[in-house]
Amino acid sequence: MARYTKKELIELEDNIVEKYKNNKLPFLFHLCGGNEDQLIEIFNDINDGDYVFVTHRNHYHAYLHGIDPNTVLDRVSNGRSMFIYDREKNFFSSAIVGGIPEIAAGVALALKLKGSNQKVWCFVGDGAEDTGHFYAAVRYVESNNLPCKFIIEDNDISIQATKSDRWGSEFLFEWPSCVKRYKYDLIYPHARIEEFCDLEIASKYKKTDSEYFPIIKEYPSPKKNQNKTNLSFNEAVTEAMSSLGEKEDTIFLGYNVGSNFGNAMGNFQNVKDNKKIETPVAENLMSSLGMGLSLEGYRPIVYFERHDFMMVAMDSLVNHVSQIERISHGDFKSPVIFRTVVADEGPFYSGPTHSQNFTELFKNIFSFPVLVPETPEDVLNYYDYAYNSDFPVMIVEKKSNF
Ligand SMILES: Cc1ncc(C[n+]2csc(CCOP(=O)(O)OP(=O)(O)O)c2C)c(N)n1
Ligand SMILES: [Mg+2]
Repeated sequence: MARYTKKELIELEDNIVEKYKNNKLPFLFHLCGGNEDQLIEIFNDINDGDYVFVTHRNHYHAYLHGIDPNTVLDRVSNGRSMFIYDREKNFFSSAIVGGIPEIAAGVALALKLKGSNQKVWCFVGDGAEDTGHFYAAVRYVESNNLPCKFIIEDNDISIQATKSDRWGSEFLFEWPSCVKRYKYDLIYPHARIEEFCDLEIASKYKKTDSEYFPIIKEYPSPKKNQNKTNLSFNEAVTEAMSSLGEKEDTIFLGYNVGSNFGNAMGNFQNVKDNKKIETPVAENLMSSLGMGLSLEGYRPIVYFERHDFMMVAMDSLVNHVSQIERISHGDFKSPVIFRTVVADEGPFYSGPTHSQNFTELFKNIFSFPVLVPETPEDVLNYYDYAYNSDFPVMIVEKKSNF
C-alpha cells in the first residue's frame, strides 16, 4: 500500500537535502527522486507483511513500506543510509550491488514451503542487472515459481556509466515474467551533491565505525564435550546429519544432497527426501538461499563439498551472512549451519583447485565461528552447538579425518 503522494515523498527527501546543506551529514548517501509515480503504483500492490528488498537507494521504498520517516532520517544522520532494516516490517537493504536478489529468492522459497501468502519484492538498479547473482536469482525464482518479483529501476546509469558504456551497446537481456522494469531519470547526482555541503565542517560530526555499527560481542565457543562415542569420524558425521534431520525446522541444501544425486559420502542417508533441496551449481545462490530460509525461521544446513568452491560464495558469506546482525543492529540474524569439506587427503586426488584449505582465512574474515572437528566426539558436539546457536556456524570436515 502506497502511504504517500508524490509531493509528500519529495518533501520527505528534501528534509535530508536540508540537513546535508546544513553540513550535518558527513556520509555517503543516495537520494531518491524522479521515480515517485512508478514506485507509488508498485507499492499499491505491496501488502504489509510482504518482504521489500532494496539497494543502496532505499529511502522512498522505506517510507512507502511504512518505516517512520523520522527513523529514516535518524539512519541517514548516523551513517546508515544504505543500511535501513526493519524486522517487523520485513524491510531489508544491501549496500552491495547484486547482493539482495539471491537472498530474496531464499525468503521466497521459505514462504512457498510454508504455504504463506506473503510475497517478496526485490528492487534493484540496472547495475545489479549486470551481475551473475541477478541471473541466478531470477532463474531460480522463475523455475520454481516462487512468490517473488524483481523490479529493475532502470535509470541507465551506474555511478556515471550508462549500460552502453559498461557493456559496449544498448542490448538488453530479455528476462522472464518475474522481472519488471521501469525506466526513470535520476534527478540528483549518483550520491551526495558536493557543492551543497562543507565536508570539513560536516566531518566534525563524525564518530567511529564501531560507534555507528557496534561490533557484535564475541559469540560463545562450544563447551568441551566429555561424552565418548564408539562411532568412527564418518559415522559421527552421518549421525549428526541424521539427528539434525529429525528436527522440525532444519532443511538441507547444496549439490549432491538430494537422494538421487550422489548423497555425498552417504552422510545424508537417513535424512528424509522432503528435507533435502538439490540446488544449482551456483555457490553464492546456495549460501544466499540458506540465508533467506533462515530469515523465515528455518535452520538450513548448506553443504559445500570442497572449500575451493566456497570462494564463489564470498559475497553472500562475507558481506551478508557474516555482517547482517551488525549492519542491521541486531534486527536480522542468519543462523545458517555451513557444512564444508576440505579434501586435504583421501583416495581421490583432484589437484590444487580441489584441495585447498581456507580455514584460517575464513576465521579471519567471518564474524561467526569456524570450527574444525578432529574427533568423532567433536563432530557430534559441534553440530549440536551449531543447531543450538542463533548465529551462523561453519564446520570444516577434513577428508583426512574420515
Ligand atoms: C558489488 C558492488 N560493486 C560496486 C559498488 C559501488 N557502487 C555503489 S552504487 C553503484 C552503482 C549502481 O548502479 P545501479 O545498480 O544502477 O543503481 P543506481 O545507483 O543507479 O540506483 C556502484 C557501482 C557496490 N556498492 N557494490
Ligand atoms: Mg542505475
